[in-house]
Amino acid sequence: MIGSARTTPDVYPSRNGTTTSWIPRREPVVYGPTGDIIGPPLDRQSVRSYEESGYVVLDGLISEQETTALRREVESLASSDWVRGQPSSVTEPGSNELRSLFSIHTLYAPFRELAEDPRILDIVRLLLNDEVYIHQSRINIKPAFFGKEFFWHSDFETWHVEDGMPGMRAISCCINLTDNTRFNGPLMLIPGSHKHFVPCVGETPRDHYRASLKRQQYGTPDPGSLSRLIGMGGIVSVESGCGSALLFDCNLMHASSGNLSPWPRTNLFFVYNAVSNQLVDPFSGLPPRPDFIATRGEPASLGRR
Ligand code: 6CS
Ligand code: FE
Repeated sequence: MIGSARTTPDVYPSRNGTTTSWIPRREPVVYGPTGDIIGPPLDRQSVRSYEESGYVVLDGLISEQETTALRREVESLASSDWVRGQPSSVTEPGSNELRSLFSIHTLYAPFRELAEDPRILDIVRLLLNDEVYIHQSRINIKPAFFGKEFFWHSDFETWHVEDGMPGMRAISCCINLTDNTRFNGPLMLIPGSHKHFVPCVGETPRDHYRASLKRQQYGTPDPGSLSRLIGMGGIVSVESGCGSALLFDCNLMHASSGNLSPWPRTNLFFVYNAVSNQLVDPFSGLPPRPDFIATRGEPASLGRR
């Protein structure tokens, strides 16, 4: 049963005017018993590093054969007028270049199968210590020369305010379907930023996603908070090869610059939410976002326990 925002207290208020005073994180980062060594590719040191920094890179998690097949499917989907015409397809601001394809795990079986692959699922389940379901999946294509930036943001801030995600018990898995180099707009992270909830000023416009998925202007932190976070944790640019995966906490502050190179930066994202953290009514008080952005209703746990 989906709770209502009225019965679920909003412990992370944001976009309520002008306050930007940080709220300490209430939830653990790693819910599972950290003593457990998962075994390759995650060991005790990696789990501890994830807890401290908010992310872990798993080099070469997916084979070249797998990424080649998935990339071909992305190219085929991106060239389909039907797919491009779907509301779940988002173009770049100011051009008709495809920026993102949402709900990708429902469009093509191999993406769904990968989302349930034990190489990812076993790690996510241990870190969250719960059954999980896909809150959101997407391909961010960031096309050559024209792929625009994603400004600094916490995904959790948006998922809390606009989707009604109660607490910080979700993990994003970003899988590189192309190399992510210094030239094509790799993800940039602020290590340790996941420990602080940074309220954003302003409001949430109705149907905000129509603009925010192209260029986010609400739900972005103030420069003072960003400077403080970066002063504490620095900036890490995740330059990693095709087939590598980045697991990052839902509240980790991240961004990426535009792509001015001739090489696309195509990344596949699966967002795993704990079934115990299923969505309630959006804390914005606005109607929920469409299902292709945020899975609502009784979560169907992935894979087998
Ligand atoms: O609104 C969202 O859910 C999306 N926005 C960003 C900038 N990152 C997460 C997610 O894809
Ligand atoms: Fe994001």
